[in-house]
Amino acid sequence: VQKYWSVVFAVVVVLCAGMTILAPAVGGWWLPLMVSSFGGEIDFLFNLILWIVTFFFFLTEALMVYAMWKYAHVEGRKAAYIHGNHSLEFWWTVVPAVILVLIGVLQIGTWENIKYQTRMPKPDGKTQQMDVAARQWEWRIRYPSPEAYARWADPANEQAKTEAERWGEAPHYDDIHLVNEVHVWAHDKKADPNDKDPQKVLIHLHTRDVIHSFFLPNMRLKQDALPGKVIPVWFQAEDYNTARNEAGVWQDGYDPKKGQWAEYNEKTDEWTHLDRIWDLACAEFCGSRHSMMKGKLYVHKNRADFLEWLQSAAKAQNVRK
Ligand SMILES: [Cu+2]
Repeated sequence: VQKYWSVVFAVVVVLCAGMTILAPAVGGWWLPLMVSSFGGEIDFLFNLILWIVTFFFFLTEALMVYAMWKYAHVEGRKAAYIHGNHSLEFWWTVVPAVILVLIGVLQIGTWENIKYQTRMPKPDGKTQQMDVAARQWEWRIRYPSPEAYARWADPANEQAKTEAERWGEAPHYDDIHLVNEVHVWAHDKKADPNDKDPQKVLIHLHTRDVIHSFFLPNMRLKQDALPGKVIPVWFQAEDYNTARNEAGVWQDGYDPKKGQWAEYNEKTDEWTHLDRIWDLACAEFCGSRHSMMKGKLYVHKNRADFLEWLQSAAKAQNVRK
């Protein structure tokens, strides 16, 4: 009867193993589709840590089940008194320490690439800038006007260069304001395979009240917004062709129908020429309506497409009644 418990736990371990094998194959059970330039590095670290944890989970569970079976209570058997085992304690301290240091070293390059301010795209005319202000419970987003984009596109215009560099510091009368809608354009690898310095997005992130966290799951980007600080955040959206694996199959059982082009619909007033639509979420509990603090990330296929959308947004904003 006592051995029954070891069997119960063994069944749990076997079920866990089954889920481990099954989950990556089932759509929606695994990581969301990855469409950013640095997302692969994040996924590598995620998978590395996951495999290490998985290995030691099954190792310790197997030892536990074995011990429960072998040392189940037997009437009349006396329990052995064990004081400790120094070499065992030494190894279960050294092995995790080595793994921890290894993970620490392996993530340095990724951290530098994503979080170092010196590695971030400069707020020049080429980088796409926006200002994201988190508040309870929405995302307020400020874009440069189409006119500003036009001025910044001219590399000879020194004044425009300074203007672009300082754009994030304060709002301008002609900025475009939107709520819960982040619009960017993708780096089109197919159209320009030799582009050594592809377009990037630079976000000036801040909060108007409490701590929030700007989370774009598909970009593998997460950054806390801290009161009193403007934190720069960057990413580079890939064109959706790179969101497929080498065989041209959509990753992770992704259904292209759901995130595909949104046609303009006059009744619902939805934007045309949209490329991909992804989730934006708040990833830091920030109050009673935290779960409602959702937005969308629209990845346009190129700059021209984005500007066309920006024009229509400017028009919609500046309607005089
Ligand atoms: Cu929030």
